[in-house]
Amino acid sequence: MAALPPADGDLDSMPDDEDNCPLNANVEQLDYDADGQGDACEPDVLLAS
Ligand SMILES: [Ca+2]
Ligand SMILES: [Ca+2]
Repeated sequence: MAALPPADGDLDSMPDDEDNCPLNANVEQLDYDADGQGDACEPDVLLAS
């Protein structure tokens, strides 16, 4: 069987396995507070300053 391509639920070209925000397209994988959850799906990081 051929290996399936890595799942990429949000089509941002980052495989879900490596995507720090698998449900939001965030090609740059920005993670302001470096907790492993991408800024794109961590709205509170945008509120903190
Ligand atoms: Ca993503
Ligand atoms: Ca984060």
